[in-house]
Amino acid sequence: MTETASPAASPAASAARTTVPTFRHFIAGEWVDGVTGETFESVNPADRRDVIGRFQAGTGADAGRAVKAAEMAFPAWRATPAPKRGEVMYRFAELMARQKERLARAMSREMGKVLAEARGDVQEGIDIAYLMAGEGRRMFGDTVPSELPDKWAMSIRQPIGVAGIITPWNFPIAIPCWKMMPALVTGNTVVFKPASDTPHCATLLVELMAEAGFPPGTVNLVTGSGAAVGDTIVDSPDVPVISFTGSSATGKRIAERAGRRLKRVSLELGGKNGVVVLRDADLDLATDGILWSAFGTTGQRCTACSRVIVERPVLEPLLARLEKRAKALRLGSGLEDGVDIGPLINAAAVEKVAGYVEVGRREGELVMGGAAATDGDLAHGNFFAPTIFSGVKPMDRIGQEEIFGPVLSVIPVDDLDAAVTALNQTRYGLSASIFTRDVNTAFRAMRDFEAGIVYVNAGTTGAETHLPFGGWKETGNGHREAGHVAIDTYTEWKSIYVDFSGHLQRAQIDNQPD
Ligand code: UN1
Repeated sequence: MTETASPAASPAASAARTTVPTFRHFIAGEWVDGVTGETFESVNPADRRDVIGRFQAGTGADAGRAVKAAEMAFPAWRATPAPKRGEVMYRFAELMARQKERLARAMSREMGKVLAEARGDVQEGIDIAYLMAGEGRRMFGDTVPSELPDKWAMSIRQPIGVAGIITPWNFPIAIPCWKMMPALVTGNTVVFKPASDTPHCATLLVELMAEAGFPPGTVNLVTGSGAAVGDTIVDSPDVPVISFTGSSATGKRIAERAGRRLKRVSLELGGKNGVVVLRDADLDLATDGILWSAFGTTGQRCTACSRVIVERPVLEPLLARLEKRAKALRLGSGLEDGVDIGPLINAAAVEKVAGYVEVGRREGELVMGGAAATDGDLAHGNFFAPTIFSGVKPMDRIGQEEIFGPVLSVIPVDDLDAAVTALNQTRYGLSASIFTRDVNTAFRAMRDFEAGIVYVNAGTTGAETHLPFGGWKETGNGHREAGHVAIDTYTEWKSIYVDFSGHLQRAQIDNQPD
């Protein structure tokens, strides 16, 4: 299927195949124009001359239509047996698996990550779809003995209603799937607002969901800005649950607004993930892990490593290895063979990273990188050289603030205690790792690191979809995505007591001697 033959593309664009296609919202099972007809462009971050498509600049009215459609679809979807909902999800997972390469290429073009990583992103979507499809036959509650005779006690999960799904651009297939699959399998319907940098990936995903057979109105896509579309969803009295991944600043704002209506809100926010390297570590392995988690996805993962906390005796040999290997990394379009690092998402990201490099120059020592990469064709994209600072102190700004780019701060410490303290000296707590050969030390880190995900002898990225994903402290608000616990966000508990004794039995009273 060519992109212009996409069902989401408006017919005019399909007819004129040479023009940039225009894509539409998906509301109540139909691809529709926005109320205003205004559009915005999505461009390739590796080559800004390459315009991928025009997308509806959605308004509050569009979001309102989508919420209405999701509300209308809710009773029938809620009444559909959960295993049947799971069957639709299995079909969707199969379609994604068949279209993996096409989705991955579209992702590299729109978001910039290298093709191997884009395939991994799609695979994470497939994995969660299969996991959650199976949840249609589980959704475990408890059945427990009652404290009274001839009485039954059990708890069941029920869907909440319309789920507002607001997603980032860095995992444009995986993260929407992490959120939409548990929402849908448990019987909720969805209004999906993707990041404005990756609306094409979202559109392709929703096309496959429609093809898989999610009934009209169960999944609705509205593209557009956070201010117009996102806020309408967050403020709507008819959207009782919101799931958001993005910056801590936006997450706090969403939580405040949604809090006014006591909504369920699941937040997946910033990180300042650290790798601890102890003097007994395998330094080559540590170098591999650090490079992959610091510079993979151009540092644009919530789980990216942006701090290396290293015991002084191995500081120099580790730094030498990191520098040598980072200098060999090749920048370019993620679609090209042999490229290690793609672009940053947009020009604003380049500016933000450059700003932090200026801060870093005052706080630490610049070991390498430190500037936008503009040689040859790179000038058309948003490239930034892998950057390493050494001599950073734990409380320096570059050691504390989320940069979301290829900037690594190396923080020397004297011993394990200082390493654990430095690792935890952050307001975030998503992922953390330790390189050591000592099993006692490893267990101490597993116990004492304040993070939702801990790795031993691996970098900070690479979470699998069947364990809970999420962070402590300001990384989130206590909810988890992925794993079977992901359905907690999208379900209400109902405890049910059935008394078949034929007479009134009073709990806590009739079962005790006077
Ligand atoms: C994210 O960056 O928001 O563990 C998600 C990882 C990936 C998911 C990252 N599996 O790095």
